[in-house]
Amino acid sequence: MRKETGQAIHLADYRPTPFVLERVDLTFELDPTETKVESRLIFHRREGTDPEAALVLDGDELTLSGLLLDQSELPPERYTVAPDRLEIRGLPAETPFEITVTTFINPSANTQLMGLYRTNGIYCTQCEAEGFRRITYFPDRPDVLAPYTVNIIADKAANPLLLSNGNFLGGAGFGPDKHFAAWFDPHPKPSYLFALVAGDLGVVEDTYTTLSGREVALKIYVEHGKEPRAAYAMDALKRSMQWDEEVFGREYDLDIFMIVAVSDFNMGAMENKGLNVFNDKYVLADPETATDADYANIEAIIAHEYFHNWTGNRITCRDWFQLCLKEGLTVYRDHEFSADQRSRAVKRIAEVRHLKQEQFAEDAGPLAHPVRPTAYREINNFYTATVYEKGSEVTRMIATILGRDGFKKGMDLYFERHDGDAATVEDFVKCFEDANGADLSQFSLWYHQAGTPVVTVAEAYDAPTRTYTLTLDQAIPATPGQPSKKPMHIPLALGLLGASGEELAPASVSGADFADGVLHLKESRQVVTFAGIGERPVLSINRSFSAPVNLSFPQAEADRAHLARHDGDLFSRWQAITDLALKDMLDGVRHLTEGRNAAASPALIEALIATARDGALEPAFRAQALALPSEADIARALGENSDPDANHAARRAVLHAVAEAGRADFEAIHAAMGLHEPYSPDASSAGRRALGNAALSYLALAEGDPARAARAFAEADNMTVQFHALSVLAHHFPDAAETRAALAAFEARFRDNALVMDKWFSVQATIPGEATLGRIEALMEHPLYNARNPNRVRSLIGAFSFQNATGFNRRDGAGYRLLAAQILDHDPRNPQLAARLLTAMRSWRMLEPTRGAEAEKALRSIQSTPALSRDVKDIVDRMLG
Ligand code: 0A1
Ligand code: ZN
Repeated sequence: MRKETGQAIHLADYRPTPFVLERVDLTFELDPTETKVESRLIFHRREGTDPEAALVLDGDELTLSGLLLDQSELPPERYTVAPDRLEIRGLPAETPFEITVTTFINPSANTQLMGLYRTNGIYCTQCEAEGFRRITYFPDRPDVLAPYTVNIIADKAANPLLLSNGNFLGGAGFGPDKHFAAWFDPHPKPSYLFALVAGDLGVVEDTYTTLSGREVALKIYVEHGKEPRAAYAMDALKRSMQWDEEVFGREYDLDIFMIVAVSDFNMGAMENKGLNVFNDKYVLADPETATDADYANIEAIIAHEYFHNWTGNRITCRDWFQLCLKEGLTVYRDHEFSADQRSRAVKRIAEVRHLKQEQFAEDAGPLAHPVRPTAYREINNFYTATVYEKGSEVTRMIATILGRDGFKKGMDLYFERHDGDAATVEDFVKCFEDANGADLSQFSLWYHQAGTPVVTVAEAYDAPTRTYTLTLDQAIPATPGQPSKKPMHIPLALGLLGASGEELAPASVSGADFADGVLHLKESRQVVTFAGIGERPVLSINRSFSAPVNLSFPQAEADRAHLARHDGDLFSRWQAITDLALKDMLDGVRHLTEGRNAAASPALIEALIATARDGALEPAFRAQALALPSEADIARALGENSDPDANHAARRAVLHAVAEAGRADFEAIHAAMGLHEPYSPDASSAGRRALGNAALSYLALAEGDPARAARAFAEADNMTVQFHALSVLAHHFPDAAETRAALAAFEARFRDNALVMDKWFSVQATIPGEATLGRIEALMEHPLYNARNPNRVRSLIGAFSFQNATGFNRRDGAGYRLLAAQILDHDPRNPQLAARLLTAMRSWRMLEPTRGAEAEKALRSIQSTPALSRDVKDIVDRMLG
């Protein structure tokens, strides 16, 4: 049975439970189709609550087979049972009591991948957000915390490994063919952090000695034979553990830390206490099969899940409205970790690209919601870029406003004051206020107001008085349910550059607080005067992307070029180049619709080529500059009436002009960038490969010939270079014999490696142009296509819908119809996957009218389908709302 369309749940309705859970004791008798779960729960009635209140336990698709109160059977008139709920009445008012619930579940039939399910013969759980209720009747909400004892009984030959949270208590044989293991997690936790894994897996082992000298056993479990591919994940784990001690003063708190990699998983990974479960895509890597981006993702996600041990597990969320409390903060922590392990500026550029692509797009469309929402119909739909990425940006702004030390003081107080709590966003913010004597009430609007603020910048320089004046306006667009907004506290890092690139220091600043290079914009309009500025300065604003805002600032081309060359803030140099390019691309879109040609401005070409060849700049940075804005960036900048074919053509024309002008440089770069060096995944080697790969892309455009990419493909000895060459072939020369040969060779070589084959599906799904739809249909018939494996579905259908603007947004609407059919196909099996795929259409209202009408038709066809899951129904209703 599927969850039905539900009523909205409101933050304002939050009430603590009438019963306090003291202890949980679970016994699993694992069986592929009939697993028995016996749950013993000790409760007492919360002081001051109604002595008549019933105990209500959540369930989902459960069959009850036994119910005891203090070991005696409960008479039927004392309880009501339904698949989604168990209500027990007449419970003791004063004394603790024990409820024993027995349920049977079928892990093999669990295609939703929530609760206990089977993947490749392994038993595995996923309980966040509301999966535990699919295992047993339980108060399945994050503010109910208890220590857990878990006993697992299973067939010994098939399941030599029996794992759960906490520390291992012991194990023994159990009858002729079975064995059992017992685990105890002393740290009170909510049910969403519960995990159980059983099966037969290989292991990579190591140890870590914590700051206070405790030895922790580290184990990463993977399919047999894949152990060598977990070495990098182990290294990343140890670095994460050390970093959290050094930077946040946080030590690990159990005797063992385990990671299990599985190939069927709806998300990236899950931070279950002491037993993280990962999508194997974020664990397994070796040079031959993983790209530099894969390595960077593994490092970031291993860190993210590990950091949750404090921000999420030790301090959890009071309710799901507070999701950003753990997610935004933990993303901020993993970003800082990666910045410390790699190049800070390059990492920041990559973060901002991702933020804009995902979160700004979400914030500008019908799915926009605040970082801390106040209502939801399906919580699974709130694991969003807004909660995660904007949540991280909000944390980053607190650090910018309070400074490094002030931020640390607030974090220390948060850990001290709330360890063991299920906390709220207000609790979090209060720690920063109390630790610093600060007032963050206006700042807190960032949690509550959706929409990306637009800051309009106007500047004036008055030579006689040596004053430079900035007029800053802020406006926050209307979003669903929030027609008007209050002005926010926007911290804008800025600098004024002189003619030779030096920073000009103002004698005084009036009209806004300005300290340590950060201007604090708090009103809807502020006129800020910088005195003692002896020459007309060039403004560098929102350095390092100090605030997640859109700037409306038609800065002169010459000023952008000046910043591109001289800004002391590397991020802003990248931003200046990007601004030059975006302007050219937007002009190009206009010119193409007027029947004129699109081109690149000399200013862009000069700035870009100078950057590309500047040996003083790190290669990874040069590669980021060469990447230029995406088609999605163009669409967002247009805001409405977007024609993906025109965006694609304009972008391509700009890239082409750069490629022609820089051909000789790109040849030199491609030859020099060590594409044949022995592979090492470190950031600087990866940067050289990224630059070499970027050069290859431009050369393909300039030469109009697949030969060079085909050679690069054939000669590559690592996946980063090989896959990039394959992408260049597929995307620029889809019909060339070289491309067909390369795709076939790649398939032949890697057909047994699912993660690599995901890349093979994706690269074809993202070939621009309307012919790709036919390829998608053919690839869905490929023997290796598997509609039950989320990674494979995302690699084909997800890549097509999210990353192929021209192919997916075909004018005739066939792309939308294909996605709609896919959503209806997946929904009954895996509603989370279906709902997530549907968000590919979140920007449909920005499309030009013909495509917009086709998109709407497809959405309405989904909406009018009977028996949609709550997940899909919620998204489609909001999308059309
Ligand atoms: N808390 C995890 C994300 C996550 C959420 C829901 C899931 O259910 C399928 C799985 C994972 C994280 O932030 O990493
Ligand atoms: Zn997380």
